[in-house]
Amino acid sequence: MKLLHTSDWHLGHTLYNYDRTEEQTDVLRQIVEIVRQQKPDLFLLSGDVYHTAQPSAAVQTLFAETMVQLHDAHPAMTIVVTAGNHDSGAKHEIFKTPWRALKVHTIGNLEKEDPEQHIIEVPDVGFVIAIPYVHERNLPEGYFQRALDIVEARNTKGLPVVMMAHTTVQGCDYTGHDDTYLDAEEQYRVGGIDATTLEELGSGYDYLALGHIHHEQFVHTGRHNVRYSGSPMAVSFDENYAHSVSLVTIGRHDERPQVETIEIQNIHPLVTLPTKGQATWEEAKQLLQQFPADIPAYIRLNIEIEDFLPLEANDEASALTQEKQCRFCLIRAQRRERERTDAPAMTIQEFQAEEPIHIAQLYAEQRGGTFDDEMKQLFEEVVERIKEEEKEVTKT
Ligand SMILES: [Mn+2]
Repeated sequence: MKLLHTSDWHLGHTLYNYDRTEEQTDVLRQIVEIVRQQKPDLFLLSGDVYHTAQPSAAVQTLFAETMVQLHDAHPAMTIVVTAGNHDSGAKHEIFKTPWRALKVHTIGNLEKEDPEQHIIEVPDVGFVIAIPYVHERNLPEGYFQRALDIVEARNTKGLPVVMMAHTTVQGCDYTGHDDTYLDAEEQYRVGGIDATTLEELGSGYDYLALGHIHHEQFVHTGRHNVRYSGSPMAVSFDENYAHSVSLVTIGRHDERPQVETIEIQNIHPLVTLPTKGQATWEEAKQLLQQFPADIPAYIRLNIEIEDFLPLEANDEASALTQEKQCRFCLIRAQRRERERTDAPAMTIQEFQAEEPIHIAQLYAEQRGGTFDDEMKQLFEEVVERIKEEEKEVTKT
């Protein structure tokens, strides 16, 4: 069995309001070309087809045309597309029946009572268990294993078994996901979805084709058969690593898969300046000035500031790129860490007894900011206005 594994296309994603259709179309063109050359038996897209549950008509057309191109590139190939947490599971299945004419299987919702519905048997090639993203409260216990057991019983010829899922597997590498946080149980969550353990995903598959995490990687099992293909292009500036699709070959059931990555190029690279560390605002402006005029990159600036960024910084940065092909996106500013004066801690009672202006002064001192007469006056004006508004509220 030879399969191409990809996920997290995020079609329709815009980067700081810049439309990405051109680069997304080019990425899909590269993937179709890979299929034409490699002729895999299976094409697996493990969720997050679209960036939003309400993709535009143009974006849906891009997806539909790509499916047809993939089919034409290798008509014998079976295509399986599951929905991710960004997709609408119900919409994903609207054209389920007509798509079958092109050997495209679209799976958006979990059939809780009937795992059989998620099993796709490709005669003489193998089995695919295609599970879309599902919230843990809707996932019956032991569901993956039930599906795997059904396949095990049917797989009398010992053909390869592949499973698809869209989830965070505990212990994976979240690099590039700025939406990662530790929840109350100290478990990492990415994009607000729960982390699954490998055990919950059952056993008996030869390859687990995962989606959701954008950084390509094997999840450690010692067998090199649990894998995130990663997204074929960066969705955020922090995904500053190579993007690819995975080509997987499996001899027969219970054999270890061979995996090869094929890199995908982005015609509009996401560039952070400086490439390492931070620059001052003056240095950053110079870097922008020096940036080649003919590279259609997206630019993020990493700046270290003393107090505040000049108000006009964004306009200035935009102006500096006006004559160039690159697009300025944002400034990420970080205040320089100063030696902190170790102010004694205040009790709540002391804090409540303080005048607001004194608290603000203390705060400015500790952060190394300035709190001059002009700031004092502005602050007092704000406090006055809030007091007046509070009076208004109690009146009505
Ligand atoms: Mn995703």
